Amino acid sequence: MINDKVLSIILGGGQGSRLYPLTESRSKPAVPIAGKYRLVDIPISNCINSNIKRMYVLTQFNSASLNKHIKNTYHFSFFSSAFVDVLAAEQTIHSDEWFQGTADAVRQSMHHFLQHDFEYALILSGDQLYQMDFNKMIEAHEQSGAEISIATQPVNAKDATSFGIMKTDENNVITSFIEKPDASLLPEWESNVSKAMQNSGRLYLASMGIYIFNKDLLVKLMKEPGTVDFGKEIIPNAIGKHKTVSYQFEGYWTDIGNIDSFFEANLGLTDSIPQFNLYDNNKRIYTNARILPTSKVSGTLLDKTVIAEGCLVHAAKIERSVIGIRSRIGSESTVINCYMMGNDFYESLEEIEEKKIKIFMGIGERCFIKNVILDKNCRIGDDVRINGGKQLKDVETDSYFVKDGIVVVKKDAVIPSKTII
Ligand code: ADQ
Ligand code: ADP
Repeated sequence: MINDKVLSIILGGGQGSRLYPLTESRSKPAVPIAGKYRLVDIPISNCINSNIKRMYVLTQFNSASLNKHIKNTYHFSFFSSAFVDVLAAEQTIHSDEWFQGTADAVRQSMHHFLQHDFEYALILSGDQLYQMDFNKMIEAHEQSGAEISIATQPVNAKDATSFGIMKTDENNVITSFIEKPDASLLPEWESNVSKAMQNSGRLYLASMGIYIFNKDLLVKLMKEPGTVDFGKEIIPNAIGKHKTVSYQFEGYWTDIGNIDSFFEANLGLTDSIPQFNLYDNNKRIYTNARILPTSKVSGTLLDKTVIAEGCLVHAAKIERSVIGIRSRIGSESTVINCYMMGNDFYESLEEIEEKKIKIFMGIGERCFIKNVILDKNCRIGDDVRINGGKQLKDVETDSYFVKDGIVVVKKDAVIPSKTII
């Protein structure tokens, strides 16, 4: 069954500078998460689980890995109207510019959307970790007679400055909205939240950047020139003019738009009871079915560790880490607090001999690797010590990047044996 009233528009990312260097050679939706998925699998899976099966992914630049992933993963029946299409910023007769912001991305792609029949546009962010049944939000939207609905969550003062914050009346109609308020303004922006939320200090009602627009209104707003962002212009301008309603979402939701939150969201999957539940029959997260062999582990003490398929692990110890597909870790190595994205392929013995490869993909022997993100296909030699942490200054080299104490080893990078970082 397909919900044919709704067309989904996934905002796949601007320049992706906050996730740099993971976005150096790929667009943001293609960034690998949780050892086997890509960022874009989250909003797409939420849509599929809500029976919304017509989706556009808007991205600033087309990357081979994004297109390949979507093509290999989302196969719908020939007889169905379901699709996932990537729209990259493109030059047309009307525009030769990149998407200037979220609303501009939607505006420039409007001619594609209007080829379909739909009543509601569901606009989603591409860099959030959550599981949500959008049908409940659509039902609430219809019942309230709103023209725009915004999914919301109460947040504390520390987080409030990173979000759009709003006030609502007793019917959840939004009466005022401010995008990312300065901390000094917060006392004026306490919202109508439940007692339980007040008691836990979550006094501010934040936009989750998830919107439902009635199609006719979206078409009208996109014709008005000069608006670039939903958060900065479209939403604040709509308040008071068009009925805009808050839909409070109770479940787990987190923004993974920067290296620190991306790292923590991934490592959070190793908790005894992770807030983001991948082990649920009804809220499945889809990804490329790669048909990989099982993982083989030998002589390793594993604690709070998630290991994807196809890995060959000989490490001494792995603690609080996510080990991605086809990873290889050599003997006597210790891996703590790491997100290792894994490898795109296996190197055959013939290949290793022919190309005279000295450092294999993955982590070598006797290494100590802590507080690190290892992007795909990197090669860490033997006796390497990478000890990430707040003592390290932010720095960038050809092969790695340090941000807030997290060391990100770049895709395809080679870290020679005995290196110390
Ligand atoms: P931000 O997340 O800071 O705030 P923004 O940077 O505009 O807003 O990103 C929203 C989504 O659109 C992200 O997934 C981003 O990758 C994507 N995006 C950004 N620029 C794009 C472009 N040019 N083309 C395609 N996609 C693009 C927004 C709202 C806040 C709200 C938070 C919740 O503005 O009000 O609180 O989301 O996370
Ligand atoms: P993913 O696991 O990231 O979804 P796939 O498993 O579908 O991607 O494919 C991995 C990629 O690695 C493919 O693009 C494949 O062409 C590429 N690849 C396979 N073998 C090699 C090789 N020996 N050298 C370089 N790239 C390779």
